[in-house]
Amino acid sequence: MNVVRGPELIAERPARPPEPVPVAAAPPAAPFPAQEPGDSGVRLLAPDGTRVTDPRFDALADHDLCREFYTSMVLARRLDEEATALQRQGELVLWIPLRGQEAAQVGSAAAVRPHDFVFPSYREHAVAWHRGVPAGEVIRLLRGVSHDGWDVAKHSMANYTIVLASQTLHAVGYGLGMVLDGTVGTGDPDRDGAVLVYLGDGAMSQGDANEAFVWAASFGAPVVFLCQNNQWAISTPARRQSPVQLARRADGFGFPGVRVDGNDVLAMHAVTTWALEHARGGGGPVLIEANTYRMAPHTTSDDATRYQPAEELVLWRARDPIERLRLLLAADVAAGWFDEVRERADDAAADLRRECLAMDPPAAVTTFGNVYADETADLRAQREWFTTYRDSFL
Ligand SMILES: Cc1ncc(C[n+]2csc(CCOP(=O)(O)OP(=O)(O)O)c2C)c(N)n1
Repeated sequence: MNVVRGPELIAERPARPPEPVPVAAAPPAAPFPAQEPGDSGVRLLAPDGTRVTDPRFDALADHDLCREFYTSMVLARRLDEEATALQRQGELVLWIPLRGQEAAQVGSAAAVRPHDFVFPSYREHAVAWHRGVPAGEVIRLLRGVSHDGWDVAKHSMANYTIVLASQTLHAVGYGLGMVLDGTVGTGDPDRDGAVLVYLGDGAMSQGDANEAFVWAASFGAPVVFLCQNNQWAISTPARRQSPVQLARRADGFGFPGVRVDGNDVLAMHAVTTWALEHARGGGGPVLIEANTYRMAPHTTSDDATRYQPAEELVLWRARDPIERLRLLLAADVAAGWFDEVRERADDAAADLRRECLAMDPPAAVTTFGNVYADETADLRAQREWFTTYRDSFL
């Protein structure tokens, strides 16, 4: 019979004095006004389109920027609808809808500066489009014709990551690289940068995310963690994964955490602008919780009606991020302007459809060339087996 003798074995181990680890001192956390528990987060634009004030943040967007936000959000929603239809027609393998999260994505993306770098999860199409990634490049992966998407260096935005929260570790590593390069906290706006990384409420429970928080806090990494709390991790509600507001988790790691009305593009823009400036200036990490809602299935493979209560959808439709900005703008723009935006979005959707249908799959054998820089003997054998098998059908 096996006898478990854990404690004795541990006691037998010779005691070793801890070795000092050389670490860069983390900068002190900037004082940040606390939030009341239970609040809906920083809000600057109410669901009925009226401006409201917040003691902590002012809206930064002028009229022109508001129009740009509106255009970007309408475009994102329209392209999202088109991509969903393309998937239903068998033209995409899968689609990951963003409906409802347009303000969280456009508002935050608009705060990014040229020296910053963005790590998305897999639903951040509006971030990519707002940053100028061509619409078609966002769907290549989901048509199955490419292993990635867009040119990462050109757009300063990593490709999608399906392994939940792994991008938070990539982001912290990238941020620490920026510190080593001396491009953080110099005070030179033409030099300083920071990292913006997106994750979901479910991903907040992953070990990777929590390890990333520890590393970012310990080494003062210039990283803004942007959690889009869309209330659901597939069918698991956010309230089951966290008895406290997700933003409050930052307290335990020792950096500021801010809850924002994620359907308010003005608030998302103002808070993310502050957070990125804080990080660029050497202030260390920030966690933003964008309180929003996914008004669509998790992916096109999911039936959200099995778990999202209908009355919850009704509630969140009344907080629609696009409608509230439309109501704000309606007082100042000509009535025809909204139609023009809609027509431009329809044209972009038609272009996306054309481009998608013209994307031919690469020859299957090219997959083998994407594994290693130099082909190994094993891989060569697999490629030759595959080629023989494929040719047996000719
Ligand atoms: C490490 C890991 N575990 C499980 C999954 C399967 N999975 C894909 S999406 C998802 C839910 C994620 O929810 P959330 O983080 O809230 O993001 P959302 O999809 O709502 O944007 C799960 C469990 C995965 N992709 N990676």
